[in-house]
Amino acid sequence: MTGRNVQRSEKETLMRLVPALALAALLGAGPALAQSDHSGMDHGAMEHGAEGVHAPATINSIEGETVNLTHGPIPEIGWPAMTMDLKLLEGAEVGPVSAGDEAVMMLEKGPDGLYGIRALMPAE
Ligand SMILES: [Cu+2]
Repeated sequence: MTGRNVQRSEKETLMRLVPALALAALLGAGPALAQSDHSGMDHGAMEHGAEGVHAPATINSIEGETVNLTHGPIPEIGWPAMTMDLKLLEGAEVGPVSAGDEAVMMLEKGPDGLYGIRALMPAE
């Protein structure tokens, strides 16, 4: 008896969820398209080299697209020295670097307007 009630309520929840998910997918499609337009524009800006900022950093960890690193002051963009997470931008160029390495990073604003890593190379 109890088992049946649970099953029925799960089915009802699912039926309510399906239209909500479909709507979410529809709503999500607009911003996703707009975002890919922006990344195309950013790519154009990158090729002209206008926005890249280079800075040395010590890599603490790399997990997926997230790099935790410690950098000194970066006056070009008004950043003080800090330890922080930075995202690898789509198509980022990453050299042979791993946790504990000294590196040089090139930062650029991503589609979200936040700085991310365009390139990460071992320090020379
Ligand atoms: Cu920082």
